Amino acid sequence: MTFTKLLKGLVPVGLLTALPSSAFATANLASDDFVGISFWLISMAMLSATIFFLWEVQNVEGKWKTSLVVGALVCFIAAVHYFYMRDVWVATGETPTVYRYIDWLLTVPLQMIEFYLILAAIGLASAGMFWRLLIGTMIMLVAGFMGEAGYIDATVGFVIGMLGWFYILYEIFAGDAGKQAGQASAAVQSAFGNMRLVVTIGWAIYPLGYVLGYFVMVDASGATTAAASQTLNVVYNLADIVNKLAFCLLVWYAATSDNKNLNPASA
Ligand SMILES: *C/C=C(C)/C=C/C=C(C)/C=C/C1=C(C)CCCC1(C)C
Repeated sequence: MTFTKLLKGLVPVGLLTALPSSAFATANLASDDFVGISFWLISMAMLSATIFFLWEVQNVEGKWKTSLVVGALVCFIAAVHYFYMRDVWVATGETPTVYRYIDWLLTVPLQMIEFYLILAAIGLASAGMFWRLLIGTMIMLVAGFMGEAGYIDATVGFVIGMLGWFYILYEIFAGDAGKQAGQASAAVQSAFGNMRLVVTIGWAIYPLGYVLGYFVMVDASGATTAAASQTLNVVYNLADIVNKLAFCLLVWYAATSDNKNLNPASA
């Protein structure tokens, strides 16, 4: 028993040692570099959240375990990318677009899997729906990346990205999933409601950052300013806190309130 617990504790420690060495070799963070500080804080928060969710897997019922593990993976992938993004920002003062989008390209599909697992717990999940959500995600992210990296016009990238997002919203509110939520346990229903809130309101923070960074805070020639890069990164960082950390906490909360007798903390 003690041995199994010890073994479980070793998993997060193993993950930590797997972090790239660059994670610990950053340029000096200036005390007035608040964007850099926000990168730093979030990298630590994501790392701690990873350990927390992995640890909590043993305290929830079987049907929630995979959701918590997927949540931990989302936080872990984000933590690693935050180390790299922080380095780019601190060393160059530039927006770490490539790392940002590689992170999103991995973590957003994982969140789609998370949504799928929640819907599966209500008995509403279908493979077709999962693929449609995934396609919407890809269109949204690839267009956003091409717009931000300058492969296509920033406005064109934004419009296509918005269409991808609207398609996801349509699927969640009016598609198969939206029609018949309602027969599941209170905990599962609240997880489903939270998932909709996240995709509608939490995700809306990202296009807001894009608009501020590429359309509002530009100089006379239309080029983005230093203030625009700062705003863009702070808004994206805030969005990641809401959509990764807070969202996983909500899943964890639903999972632990679904089995009061198994969770020693609430006994
Ligand atoms: C963990 C990371 C998450 C949940 C990232 C989500 C990203 C978005 C919802 C991005 C949305 C965008 C649009 C809706 C328009 C085009 C620009 C994007 C890619 C920022």
